[in-house]
Amino acid sequence: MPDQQPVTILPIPFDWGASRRGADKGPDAVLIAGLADRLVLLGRKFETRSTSYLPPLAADRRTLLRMKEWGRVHAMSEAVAKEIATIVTTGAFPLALGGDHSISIGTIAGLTQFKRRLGVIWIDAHADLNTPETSPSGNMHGMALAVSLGLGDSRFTGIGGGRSPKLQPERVVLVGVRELDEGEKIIIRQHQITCFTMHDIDRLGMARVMDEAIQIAARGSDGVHVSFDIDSIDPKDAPGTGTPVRGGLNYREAHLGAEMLYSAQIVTSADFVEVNPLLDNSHLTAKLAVELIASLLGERIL
Ligand code: Z70
Ligand code: MN
Ligand code: MN
Ligand code: MN
Repeated sequence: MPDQQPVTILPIPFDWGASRRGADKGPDAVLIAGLADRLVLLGRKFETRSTSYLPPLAADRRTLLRMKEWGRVHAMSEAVAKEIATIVTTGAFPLALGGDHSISIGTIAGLTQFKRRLGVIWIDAHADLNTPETSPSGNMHGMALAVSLGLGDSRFTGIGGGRSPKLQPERVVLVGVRELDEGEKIIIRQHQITCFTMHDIDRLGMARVMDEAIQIAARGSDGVHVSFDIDSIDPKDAPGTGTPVRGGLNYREAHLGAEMLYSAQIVTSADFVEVNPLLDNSHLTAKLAVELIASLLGERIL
């Protein structure tokens, strides 16, 4: 993104895609941790949208096998897709603050109304590649990337207007993965999705992994979306998240990733998700999210 491009922050206070409550407080936590001041210091023009684009999300008793709270996830996703599409038409850089990772069903559906060849770098301890059939939990945040690849229930794969799949697997890259369900492993192999696990990062180093991730996501693309799940980072540095998994990215690896994404000048939008301040009295996790967003938008040590 060019330094002059304004940023539009879209808060998405939604946590019904996860089993633990509290990720809906993520946007407030990140804003209170100083995101606006940090962007001012960077000299970046920005605005923060209100949350009035979200419809009332009443409890929906209709049940569908293995898609928990699907009515709420569906209503949120349609509203987010519409709002993101509006932001894109203003020429601003959409920065979505989750919320659990199911919000990316909506962000990607909105972005791909304009970008037919969007690359995605999905930084996460998980792959979020479950379908209702493979999901052991039924939690829809574990299905967000699958939905965007056209896998799963048609009510979700068709969000934001008919076209599905929204993404092509050859431009999707996972980084930081260390916990996969059996069905997700099969989907990764079947669709030949590039997956840099923590094992790869240990062996190759974060710099080489990010160089390759950037190349693969950007090749032939008309934009690259970064979907950053804060649980990609080690729980020592990011304790405030619903499903912490040991052995994650350390503080510097996460920053290096964000800094390299800025330097590559390929990123056209981003999500920061799964910050749950109810699980982090120190607010370390929200502060870390602010620092990573600043790095992604060009902040440098020197
Ligand atoms: C598991 C599932 C998940 C995030 C947990 C976990 C998915 N694979 N995603 N936390 N962000 O339930 O599908
Ligand atoms: Mn809640
Ligand atoms: Mn995730
Ligand atoms: Mn995750």
